[in-house]
Amino acid sequence: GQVFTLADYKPTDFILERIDLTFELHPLETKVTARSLFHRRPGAATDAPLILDGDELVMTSLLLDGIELARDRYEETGRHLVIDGLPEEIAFEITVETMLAPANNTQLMGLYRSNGVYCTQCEAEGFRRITYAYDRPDALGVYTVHIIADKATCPVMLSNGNCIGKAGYGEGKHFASWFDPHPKPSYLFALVAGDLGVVEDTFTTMSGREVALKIYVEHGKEPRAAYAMDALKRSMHWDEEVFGREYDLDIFMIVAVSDFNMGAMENKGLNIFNDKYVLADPETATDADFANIEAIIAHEYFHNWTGNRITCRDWFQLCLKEGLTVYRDHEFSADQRSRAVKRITEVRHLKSEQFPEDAGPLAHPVRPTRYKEINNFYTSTVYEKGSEVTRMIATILGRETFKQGMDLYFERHDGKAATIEDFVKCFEDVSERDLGQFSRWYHQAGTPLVSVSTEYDADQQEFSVSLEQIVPPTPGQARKEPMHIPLKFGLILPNGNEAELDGVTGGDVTEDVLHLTERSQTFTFTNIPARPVLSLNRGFSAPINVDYTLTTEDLTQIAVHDRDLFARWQALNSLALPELTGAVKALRKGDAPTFNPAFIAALLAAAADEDLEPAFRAQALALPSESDLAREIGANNDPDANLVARLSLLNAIGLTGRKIFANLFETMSSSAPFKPDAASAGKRALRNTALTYLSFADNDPTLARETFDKADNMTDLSHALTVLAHHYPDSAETAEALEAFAKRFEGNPLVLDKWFAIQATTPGPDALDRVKSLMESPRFNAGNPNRVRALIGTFAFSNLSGFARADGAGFAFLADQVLDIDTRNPQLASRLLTSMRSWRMLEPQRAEYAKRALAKIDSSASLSVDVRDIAERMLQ
Ligand code: DPP
Ligand code: ZN
Repeated sequence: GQVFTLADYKPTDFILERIDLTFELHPLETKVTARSLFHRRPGAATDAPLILDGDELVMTSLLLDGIELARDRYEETGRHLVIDGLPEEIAFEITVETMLAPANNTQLMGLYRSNGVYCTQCEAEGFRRITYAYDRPDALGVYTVHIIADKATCPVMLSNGNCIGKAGYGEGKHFASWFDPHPKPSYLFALVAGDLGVVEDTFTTMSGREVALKIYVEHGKEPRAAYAMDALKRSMHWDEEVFGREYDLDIFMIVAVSDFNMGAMENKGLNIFNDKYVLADPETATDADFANIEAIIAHEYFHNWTGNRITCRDWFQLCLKEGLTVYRDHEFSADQRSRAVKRITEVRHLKSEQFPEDAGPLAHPVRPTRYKEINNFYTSTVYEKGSEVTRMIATILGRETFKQGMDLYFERHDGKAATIEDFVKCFEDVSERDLGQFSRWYHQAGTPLVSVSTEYDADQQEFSVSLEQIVPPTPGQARKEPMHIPLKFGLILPNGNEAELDGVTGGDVTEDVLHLTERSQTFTFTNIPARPVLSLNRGFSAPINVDYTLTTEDLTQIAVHDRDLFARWQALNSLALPELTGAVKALRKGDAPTFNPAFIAALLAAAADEDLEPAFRAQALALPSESDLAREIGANNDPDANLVARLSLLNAIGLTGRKIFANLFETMSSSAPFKPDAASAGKRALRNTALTYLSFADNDPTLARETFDKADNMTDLSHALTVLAHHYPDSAETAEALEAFAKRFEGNPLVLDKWFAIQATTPGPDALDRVKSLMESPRFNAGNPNRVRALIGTFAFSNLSGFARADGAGFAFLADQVLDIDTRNPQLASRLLTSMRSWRMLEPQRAEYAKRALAKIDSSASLSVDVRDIAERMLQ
């Protein structure tokens, strides 16, 4: 397949000024007329043809300045429209007419139908499925859009910008015109038409302008959009307060659709959302759903400045908008919720998604330099690691200088398409610091490993910290240069106080940040009165692995005394991992696992510590996941042993802490009406964690079943159902509860997705048959991405023992699903396939089965570019 490289970037030969689009909507025969005004770029070759992008287009007419173009003046190559002999200096207008069948568009890219609603998805390269165009982010144009549709089926007709006219059109039709004054790239174009309900509100911006806010949902679902509206207003306010960014149109719209490949899309003035990230009420949404909705509403809104006003020059720069915008939504959520708890959930997510990606065959730099299919680069590396890199800039520069750099970025690049180099330069200019070495974070893939050893010299009262960094080899990058790694740290004295830092030699330390810049470096701190414990990488200031063997006593010292709550959680986590790896070793030798009582005591102390907020205690009690454990083990993994090790530890903790958990289960319950705020959610999380441990301790489904019957909100209900389904899969209580849940939420597919996901994650080899039989259920719909992800995706990504079962049947199943889904929706198929990214870390027999499944896919003759790219990289 074709490879696109950053080095080949070249500006277009022509400049797009404006584009006028008319859509005559019809499920099978939509006529699109695109009139674009171009002029030749000064300096471009005078004989250069105009080359526009297209994908599966049926062109029915082509005009130059209103006159039909002779057949020998243009060529359709399959992927391009090439027009010759265009004027050298004067502007000219190209009119392209295409015919689309949105009802048959199962890829969900371009113009398609979702539950009878016309909608679009153009990022990254969907616009070229609508008309021939410069479908690249550096071609900014001013858009006017006219929509003509049936009044009856499409009372609502929306596009970007402001509505400039609406009227009847005869024959039961009407039209609407929209004008967006802000030049934008084609990927931010959007159109929606259908019969939708709306929730309305207003927001007054910091300069006193009133903005109309509208959220469109299916009729009857309006009440479930209230939380999203609230989150939107808080996001708008926060971006003014924290980044000084004001909204720039008179109207901001969000539309929720049920068939969507991504989470949501930041089209200018008209965000389109997967309804999963809009609709919520206590009866149907969990606390995690509320938090996700808040984060994604914010994320898409924040794109208005970081993505839309300042966009990417090319798709290699995707992290310019995504990494930065994730950082902004993380900061927003941290301000709305508990910062420490938010950071813990971010790091858990980073480690379970991005770290495995960075350690496997799909590893790539935050700013890649080549791709075959850009859709395969909407990854946790570009998003989450990209966010961490932005966070490190803030850590290195300090809050104030970082803000100055952001202001300069907004000022310097507003209205333009920019690069990562442009972004970094803003921070170099305000700080007068060379960020050259730091920029390797954008270019070198792989999670750095920092090995630590310390020494205390009591006579000299000196404490030295020796650090060594290794960036592991990744595909296409065998050797790495040393990185600039900013490590927040503290030295905790035996009395629990923090040592005052006096002097340091051996490297750069600014306030509480130690800057590791060499391959190996020793920092020596003077005037340290007693042997301290080093608390390193506080707040997870750098996205790295740390190899530092601390004693149980030292880790406990951090777990109890660190003033950084994140570091306390990290210490408990570091205590848990050797317990788990030790148990795996024992189990694989045929021995029963044993656990260190000191660890269990430290964990239970945190659980019972009423000075700590409940949400934090719940996080402390959540053991490292099976995927964390697999990563820690590294090679030759046996998912069955990993599962049993983890269950054994849960069991041991449950038995030892039974009293504490029974007490928490009582005291954390609330009779007050449901509120989705972080503090209330924290109590529910702690109570539900206690329920899990109690059900382990008692080995009895009764309490879970009672909780299920009494639950007055989806968080408690789905958690109780999870405990039943995962730990008592064959009990009558579980069967009844599953049936009751499904009956109650019949007709609410988003809730039934939870029902699918819970069953798909039941541990052990039986899960596969369960998944297969659920696929036969009338509640399942193989054409809807949310259903596919809930059942097949959850199984493949989150059920390690079930998916990677010993006989390879899980992998074979996934291969068949990927091949089938690929015929309809390549993006969905290739994303599903990435669930196998860690296959090389499995024990040899399972790895062999995984390889066979991948080879089967790879040998198929009719793959999409998307799936072919992933399969090839995975086998390399
Ligand atoms: N809609 C996706 C996001 O916001 C891609 N831009 O991340
Ligand atoms: Zn985004």
